[in-house]
Amino acid sequence: MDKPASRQRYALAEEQVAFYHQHGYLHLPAVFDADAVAAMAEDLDWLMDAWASKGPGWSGPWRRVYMSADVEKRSQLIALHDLHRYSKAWCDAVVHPSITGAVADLIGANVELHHTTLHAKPPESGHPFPMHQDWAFYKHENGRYVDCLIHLDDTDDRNGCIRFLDASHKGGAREHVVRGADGSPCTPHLPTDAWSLEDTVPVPARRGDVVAFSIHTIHGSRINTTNRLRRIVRAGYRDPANAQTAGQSIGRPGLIVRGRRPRAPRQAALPTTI
Ligand SMILES: O=C(O)CCC(=O)C(=O)O
Repeated sequence: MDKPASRQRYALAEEQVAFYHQHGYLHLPAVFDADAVAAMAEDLDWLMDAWASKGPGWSGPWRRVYMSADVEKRSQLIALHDLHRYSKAWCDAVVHPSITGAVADLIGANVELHHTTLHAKPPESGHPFPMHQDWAFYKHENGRYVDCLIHLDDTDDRNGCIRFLDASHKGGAREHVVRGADGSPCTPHLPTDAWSLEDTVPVPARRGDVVAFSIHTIHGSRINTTNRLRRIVRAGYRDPANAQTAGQSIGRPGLIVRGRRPRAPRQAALPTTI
């Protein structure tokens, strides 16, 4: 199992740590107060206007299983990677001691920020997410990697809250569908005939909450059927000793947000050219 060796606690109660290791996810209410969320939301609105992309979202055969032909044509996703490189409010958010302390309790005392990613679902037909593990997007050697969903809006199934397959992290990394029927590449997802959103647990959350989950936890979400935008920013944190083997931002050293970066025997210092 990927439990940290140390028993020291930074932000979580023992029961919360036990819940995460049992179920593969953990809901952390009110991590950010109203003032902090207001500053993050203000910068997020600016980021969506100035830098984010708006498009059809993830590709692949899953789309026609999750959406009718008509909805599938209209469904869109607003996305942006690495918000903390564009905004001080988001830089502050990803080093917040409650979030980094919680992650340290889950993976160990050294914590490295790997990435941040915005997923905003526009009103009425905002993009659903097929069942997948985030491991398929940024493969790492082991499970000491926690994704944290920072909520800017209240969520439930009507606007596409996150849904987890309970305890699915225990099965480790799984092969994903990466090509459509015609052989062309598509966004990684699990086969729709074997993995269903119907089997998952919804985790509704409030603005300011964080929902943490393992890189191996299988998850997805429904379409946004409401008349309001649904905004979530994912921050990915890892044990700096957990090497990345493929995918998003590979080779890019992240920020150490807790503890230190340990040095392997004869390891060179970090390059200055990435
Ligand atoms: O934003 C969502 O509804 C799902 C996001 C997701 O699947 C992810 O961040 O890996």
